[in-house]
Amino acid sequence: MEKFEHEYKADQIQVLEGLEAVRKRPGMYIGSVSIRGLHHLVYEIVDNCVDEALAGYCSEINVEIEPGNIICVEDNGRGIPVDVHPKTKISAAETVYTKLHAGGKFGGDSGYKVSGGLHGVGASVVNALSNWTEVTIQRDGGVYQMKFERGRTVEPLTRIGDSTKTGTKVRFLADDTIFETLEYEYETLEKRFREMAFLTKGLKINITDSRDSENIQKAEFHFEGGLKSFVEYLSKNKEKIHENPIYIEKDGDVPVEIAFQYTTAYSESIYTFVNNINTIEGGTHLEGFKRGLTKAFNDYARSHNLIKEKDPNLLGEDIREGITAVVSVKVKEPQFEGQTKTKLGNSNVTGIVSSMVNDALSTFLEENPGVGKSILEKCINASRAREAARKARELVRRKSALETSTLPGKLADCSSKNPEECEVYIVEGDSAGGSAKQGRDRKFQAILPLWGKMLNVEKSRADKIYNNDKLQPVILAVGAGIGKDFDVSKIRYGKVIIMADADVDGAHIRTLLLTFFFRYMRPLIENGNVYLAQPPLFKLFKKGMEDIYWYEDDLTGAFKILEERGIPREQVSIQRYKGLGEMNPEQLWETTMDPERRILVKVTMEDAIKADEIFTLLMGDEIEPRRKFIEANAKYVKNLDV
Ligand code: 28F
Repeated sequence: MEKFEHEYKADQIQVLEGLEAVRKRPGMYIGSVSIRGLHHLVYEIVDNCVDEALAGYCSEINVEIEPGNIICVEDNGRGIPVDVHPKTKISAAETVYTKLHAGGKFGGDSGYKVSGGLHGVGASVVNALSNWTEVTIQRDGGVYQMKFERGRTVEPLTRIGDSTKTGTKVRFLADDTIFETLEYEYETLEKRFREMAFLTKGLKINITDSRDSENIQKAEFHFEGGLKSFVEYLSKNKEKIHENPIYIEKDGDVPVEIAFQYTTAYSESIYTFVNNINTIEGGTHLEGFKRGLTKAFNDYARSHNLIKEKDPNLLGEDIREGITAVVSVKVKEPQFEGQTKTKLGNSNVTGIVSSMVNDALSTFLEENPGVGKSILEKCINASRAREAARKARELVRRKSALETSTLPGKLADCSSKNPEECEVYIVEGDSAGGSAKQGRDRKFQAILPLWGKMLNVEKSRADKIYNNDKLQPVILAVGAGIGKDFDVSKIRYGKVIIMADADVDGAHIRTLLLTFFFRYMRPLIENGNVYLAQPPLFKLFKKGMEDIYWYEDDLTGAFKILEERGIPREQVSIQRYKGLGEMNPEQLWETTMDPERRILVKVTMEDAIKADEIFTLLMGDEIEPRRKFIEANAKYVKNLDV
């Protein structure tokens, strides 16, 4: 009779079947076997350390990517228990690392398992998907070690030395027959661990990449300020409208922790987490936050007569304009929904969060009326802007819908209808507009004179920009709509050329138009359709000598030309042009409009977002710094061929 292998005990068979299941369908346990799945292995192990920190026993976690893409994670927690189960003779530690969903350290209701990226698949999955895993535990005065290969125990837990410290260290090499790549991305891991440190106040997380001994990268994350520090980090490049982030928290069945700060930006950034998992698809905690925020600010605004009885409520989007917020909740049995299972479904959370936000925020606003006022001022402005923008969009849509043919009265259009060859000069002032109309080539050059100063630039809002009657003609002349409706394929001119004086008022007009194009016709800039005309600053003239037009403040080059022509400088008169109006149509044509001789500046903004922040900041009340900034920062490309 053939000799049987030594008999497997029932639960060991279960373990083997479990690990086989994981290796057969890894995607079921870690989402994918791409780089994302590979990173999940690290998150699973680190989450166990964070759980030990949440339980109050671990203060520091070290993560290292060793040469060969071996991961080493170590914590200074209590160390996984090493006691051996009397019946199965298997230690708690080995169970944690070999049983699926084992080691539910805080299963039940004694705490919150910060389940990893894919919700608590646990360390045993990491073990099953690694060529080898080595666990070293320090506790009870000793050092213990166990080793696995693809989930199977190859060295059971053994005491290998003494130690007065406690903690757990895990090293593993992911299985290259399962994962598409073993090449961890340092930046991705660093971003996640920064996030986890922000979310776990006081916990220190260090990450080191020692794969290249010539270039070791490392980072240490430790934030006593927790979510407050997180919000400060997220809004570091934005101008604040109140000094410190607002922080509210509430313990209880569903602990809630929220920090937020308002900035002058127009966009809203709200990050939400459940058990430290980044719920990018939002969910009930986000709904609760929005609801509580809107209620608290509206109640406060009414009770302090910032909005009148008969006025409608501020909308959520008005109240969230410019907010940067982090919402973190802990839920025992989280229900995840959505495409990537990152949307919280637990319906009870909405009410818990909204009432907590409303209560805590109302109290805060009563205690900090100054902050309340400055935030509400912004919300009320935002509400006006939204209303104006809606009206203006309506108007433009109606206008462009109603009379595509009718163009602004002031526009002297060109005869060609081919946008490729056509250009429109937006000219400051009627006199220059008149000269430009006379001096131009009507075949491909259209002129749109803007009269006087368009509007005084304070915190210019959509209402100021959209509604300004001076800008309607520009919108209609360009003919491609504005804002969300803008369609760059519909532009009527291949070049939109701003022609304004080289003085402060001219810079003013340029700033406004650039801001307007940037905010409401951004593709026009990105597409390279916007130019600045460069009128000459000087004319050097002398009887019998051909006029020399000079485009720079510095005349050195001009004097050199005179020298080369053997013309003594003192015989030459120099006229400084103060405005376009000083040139007759003929001169305007040959110096500024003739494609053969003019200098145009293509306005190119590399970093559109950066520029938006800068425009926002620049909408201050000082003209000078703005003029200097615009002159210095728009990319000037003097190309003669345009
Ligand atoms: C580098 C990875 O996995 N750290 C861990 C602990 C601590 C305990 C624990 C873990 C209890 C019986 C299930 C210790 N003392 N780092 C880690 N630290 N697991 S994992 O307990 C496991 C459960 O088996 C721990 C007292 N209670 C819990």
